[in-house]
Amino acid sequence: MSEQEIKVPDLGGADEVEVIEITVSAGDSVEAEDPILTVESDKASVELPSPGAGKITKITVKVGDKVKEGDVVGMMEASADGGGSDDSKKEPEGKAEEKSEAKEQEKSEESKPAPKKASGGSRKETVKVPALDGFDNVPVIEINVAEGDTIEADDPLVTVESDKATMEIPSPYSGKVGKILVSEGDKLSEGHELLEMTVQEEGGESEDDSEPASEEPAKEAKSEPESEEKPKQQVESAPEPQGATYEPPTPGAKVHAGPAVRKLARELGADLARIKGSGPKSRIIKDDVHAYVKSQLKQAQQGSGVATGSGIPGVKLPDFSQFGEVKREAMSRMMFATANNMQRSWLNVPHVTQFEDADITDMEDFRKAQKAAGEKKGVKMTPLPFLLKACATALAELPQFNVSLDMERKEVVRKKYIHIGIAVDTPNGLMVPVIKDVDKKGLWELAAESAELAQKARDKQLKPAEMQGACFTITSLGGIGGTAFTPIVNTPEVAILGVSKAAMKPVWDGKEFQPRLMLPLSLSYDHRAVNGADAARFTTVLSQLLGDIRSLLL
Ligand code: CAO
Repeated sequence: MSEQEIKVPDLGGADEVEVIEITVSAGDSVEAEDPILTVESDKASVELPSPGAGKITKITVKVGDKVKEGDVVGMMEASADGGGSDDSKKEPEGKAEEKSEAKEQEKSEESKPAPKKASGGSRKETVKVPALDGFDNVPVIEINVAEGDTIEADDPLVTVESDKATMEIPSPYSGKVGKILVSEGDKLSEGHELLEMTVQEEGGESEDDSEPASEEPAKEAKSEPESEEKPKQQVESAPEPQGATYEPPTPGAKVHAGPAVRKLARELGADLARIKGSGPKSRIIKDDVHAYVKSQLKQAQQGSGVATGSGIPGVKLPDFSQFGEVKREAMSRMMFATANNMQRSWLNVPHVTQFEDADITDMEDFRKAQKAAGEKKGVKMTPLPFLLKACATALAELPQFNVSLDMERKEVVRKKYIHIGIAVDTPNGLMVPVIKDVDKKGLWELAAESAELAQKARDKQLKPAEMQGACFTITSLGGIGGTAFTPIVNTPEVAILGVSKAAMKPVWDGKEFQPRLMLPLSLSYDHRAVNGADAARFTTVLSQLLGDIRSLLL
């Protein structure tokens, strides 16, 4: 077996074409004429067939590469029984079809019928299928125009598909589409009547030029606004998306779509692999692309109430009233915003939670001893200021927790300040005011500020600036109860400390069990930014600091 090059054959006049799909991989066995890859010019997509039977050893191009005639796209070992042929001699079908498309355009120019005069500088024409270079009975898979559309010469009228190539039949004229004479599925051959058009006379001094309000207005006057309206019409007629109607891409799945649809999808940034085709043989048509984009926009605007745009199927609600009496009420804006933030964080951040118990027996003794001083100052000293101070120290010691990830720019944003958010439970929902520069403040100051911000949160008095800029969050449920929980990181922060209720526990001191007040800590972190060892270090530092609060002074 000898290795031979797989080359791009004659492309029928097209200079450079883009590789849009690679259908085989190294190691695949192929038969002669099996498609190797699909290339696309601005008018047609063509499958490049294998020059013979054999085994693919290498593909040397990737999707998006531009290739031209003679370029090597891969290597293959021809099988002994009449393997690869000389591709320079052979004319692959793809070539014929690409050629046919190019010629078809030439011919359509040549074969423009003599104008039939109509009143006011326009004429009626019946557009026919140009020569398809030997192809006939090619089925229509998409009609790209609608009656009344104003189009330019070369705009695609219909898309036809043979078993090897998809071709668009371009309009030979600029003008207005009249009656469409074919339907999807019709098989077309040269000379078949496609549609009627009202063609504007070039430079004709028609009545229409001076009277744009008449039925056939001047080309310049009408074509612009109409061409703007065209996509809008398509969007409006697109089927209404029903929740999460789009599938995640299936690796290796083949996308069936014509060049115009591929171009549209590229322009709109839509991933064709995610779109379900509603055309014949599940082919993706323009309406499917519009409907997909519309559904994605809708989900984004609604804050992804049903699905997230990441291909996660939505939750279908049953009719609860069948199980008993129910009452529906609107979510508050805050509840809706919180729900979205939680979902966004939970879906975007790979969460891990690290647990630790801190011995706060001595800390609590000290805290309680401050009661009289607190009353004098009018400030209540709770465990929270100690937690704030300990977290600020741990953040300074382990600065990998004081970052945000900018995945788009592939950068880590390191913060030189230490601002900590505190989750506050209010009758209206969860709010997270932020205490700035925690590392520079004393315990009393932190106690006063956290109490003031918590009260403002409950009174709905927080200003936006008082809820922004946190590097880290503490969510304390200690006053309520619980032994441990897994808080959700308040992204773009990379960690959050959950605090549960302190409880007396027997702790082994090496000789005997001692009753100690243990505070359960739950540190959830973004595992993209922080590794497990650092998380264990962080909770260990916290536990040491809270176990001996004198070290907070160091
Ligand atoms: N273990 C045992 N007792 C605790 C404790 C703990 N971990 N934390 C606080 N306490 C005690 C306090 O000492 C106080 O007791 P005394 O009145 O006897 O002194 C009592 O519980 C109430 O404290 P507090 O809640 O008023 O004050 P705080 O500073 O500890 O907390 C705040 C302030 C704003 C964090 C809290 O009021 C709050 O809203 N917590 C809920 C946060 C929340 O909802 N998180 C969930 C977010 S995710 O859904």
